[in-house]
Amino acid sequence: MTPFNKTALLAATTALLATQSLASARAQEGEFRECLQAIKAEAGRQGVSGAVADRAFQNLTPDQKVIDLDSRQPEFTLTYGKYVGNAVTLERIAKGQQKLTQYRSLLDSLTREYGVAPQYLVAFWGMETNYGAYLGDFQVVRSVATLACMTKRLAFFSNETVQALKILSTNGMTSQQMRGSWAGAMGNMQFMPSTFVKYGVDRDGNGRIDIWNSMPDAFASAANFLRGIGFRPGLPSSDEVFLPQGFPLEEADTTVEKPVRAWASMGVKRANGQPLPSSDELSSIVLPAGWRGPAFILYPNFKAVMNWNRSTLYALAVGILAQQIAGGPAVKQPPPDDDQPLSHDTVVDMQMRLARLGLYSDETDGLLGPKTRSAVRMFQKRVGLPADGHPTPEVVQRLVQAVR
Ligand SMILES: [Ca+2]
Repeated sequence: MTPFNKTALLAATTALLATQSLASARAQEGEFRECLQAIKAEAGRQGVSGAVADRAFQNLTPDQKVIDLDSRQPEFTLTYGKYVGNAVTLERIAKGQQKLTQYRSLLDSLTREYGVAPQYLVAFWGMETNYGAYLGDFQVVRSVATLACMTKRLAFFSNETVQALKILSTNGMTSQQMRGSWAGAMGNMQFMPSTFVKYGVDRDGNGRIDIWNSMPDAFASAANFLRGIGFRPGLPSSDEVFLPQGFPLEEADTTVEKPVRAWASMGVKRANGQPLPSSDELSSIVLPAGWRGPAFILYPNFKAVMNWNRSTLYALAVGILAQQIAGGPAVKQPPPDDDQPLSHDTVVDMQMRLARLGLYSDETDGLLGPKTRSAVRMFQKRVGLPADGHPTPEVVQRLVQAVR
């Protein structure tokens, strides 16, 4: 028998592993090339020449950094206090006021044309890139192609890749110049390629849409986009309100819509002491930090802001920032200081306990969405707590006691 030769065995194993990982890298590369070919074919059907696609895809490799960033799961659910505190700082308000003055005449003419108030255009700019401070330095074609071919969102991101190729072919740019966030959002307003293609505007008239370096182009594109997703002149997106004693907390929910006038007749007032606008527009009341925190009325433009970014906290922050950039008051009611961010695991645990009580039947996904909040509300009612749907540490504790 051959004596056991540890060194030879190790060398053989290492060689085998190297061959395997090389083979799997080659298979992966082959799949990536195939995926790019399919995208090129689709771009061709939409009028992009093969030469443009070939140039953009030449030597293109998946970006591992993008894959890693995409697989990150947020560990905690942000609270209203933390989110808005980070987004609407005194510095960001002051800088927004300065930008409002600096770009006043451009913004006013865009307001006349598109119906979007200047402070909103500035507020989105502040929220998206801190007024152009962080535009992102990823190559957008590489990012969206990686997300299309290497993650589970093929349909969404292969369309974004096709749109990115369209921009290269019509807008006189190289893919080196087309920079953005790891997820493909570009320029001062962080437009996805599809948004750029659909809503981009060459406002300064130099023949190219440049949302990276031209503020007329960036602002006009944002105004055009906002109008396209439903922003209308008139009421703002939201206002802070004071609720009267005995206000039915279960009506503070985005699913409950009433004419502004109906809330006014229930005794709801604006937090600055003024009455609500006399309007028949449909609106909702929300309590983003629970009944002890501030209350907001959401007007129809709130939905337009949500069409820009599907996050209630983002949309509230845009409204709060816009109002203060325009010289309006700060939010009066502070959030309760014991409001805690809930971990993903805590929310999963809550959802399982709520399901055991027969109050929740959706996925246990660890996300604090409307269905989970509504289940929390039913639980609060059952145990005699204020039914605001907001899971405070006390609510979580009561739930643990109720379901052992
Ligand atoms: Ca231009």
